[in-house]
Amino acid sequence: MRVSVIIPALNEADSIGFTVGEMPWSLIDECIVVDNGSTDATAEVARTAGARVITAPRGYGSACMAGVAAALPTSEVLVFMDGDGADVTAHMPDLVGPIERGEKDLVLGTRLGRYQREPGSMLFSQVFAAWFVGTLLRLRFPRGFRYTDMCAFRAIRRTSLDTLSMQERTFGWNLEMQIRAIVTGLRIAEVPVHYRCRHGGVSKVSGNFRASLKAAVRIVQVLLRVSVQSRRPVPGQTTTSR
Ligand SMILES: Nc1nc2c(ncn2[C@@H]2O[C@H](COP(=O)(O)OP(=O)(O)OP(=O)(O)O)[C@@H](O)[C@H]2O)c(=O)[nH]1
Ligand SMILES: [Mg+2]
Repeated sequence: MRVSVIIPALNEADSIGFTVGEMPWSLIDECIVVDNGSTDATAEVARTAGARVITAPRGYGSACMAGVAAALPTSEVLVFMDGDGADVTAHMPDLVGPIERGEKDLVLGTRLGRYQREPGSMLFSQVFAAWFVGTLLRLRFPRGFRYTDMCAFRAIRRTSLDTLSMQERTFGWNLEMQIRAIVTGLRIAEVPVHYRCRHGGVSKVSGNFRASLKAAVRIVQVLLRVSVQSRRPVPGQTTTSR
């Protein structure tokens, strides 16, 4: 199957070269870096490292959507990951494999699985948010998939993503995908992944109090909006994480 990797990046000139440099080119067909308004050399560094660079309106979700729209029409699997070098591309086969084998539609990394995270790579607030959101989703969708994390590193079957009618333009994009995947009855799995501190540059979310607060508010809004709007999940969807 053809695979497109999509990386939203905002001012990641210090990390994007490392991230694109780690791409497993034998497994993927293209790497798209979506630059939305960087004021540094993100686009140039990404292009030099071998990525196709596109631009998009501001916002994490907008960047992801633009990446989807720009992906090769023949790509059947889309992989999303951050541009700060925190995600470990060696796990890409673990994410893509279950989709290629026709077993799953959405495979997410979980940083809270069996691997040790690099110390300092996740703040306590992020670990708590993952647990809290997972618990709320379990209460709302008792028969739905039990998420342990909201990791951005994930792979999805393109035709499945098309059925989700994603709307979020902000950092709520990841969670919206997770909720809609339950409601739509996608076959979901989580696989444990390593997670590192960002390679370089400045945090846009977790390391910035205002941005963290904004992201938290957005996550709660998405939780309320998408899960209240949504019908019950398809019965029998009880996939467990591995
Ligand atoms: N396109 C786009 N990308 C963004 C935007 N904000 C953040 N990003 C990217 O989204 C990814 C996640 O942002 P990070 O700053 O790493 O957030 P974080 O993982 O909570 O923080 P760290 O702990 O520093 O890694 C990175 O690749 C950013 O460059 C945005 O508005 N637009
Ligand atoms: Mg990060």
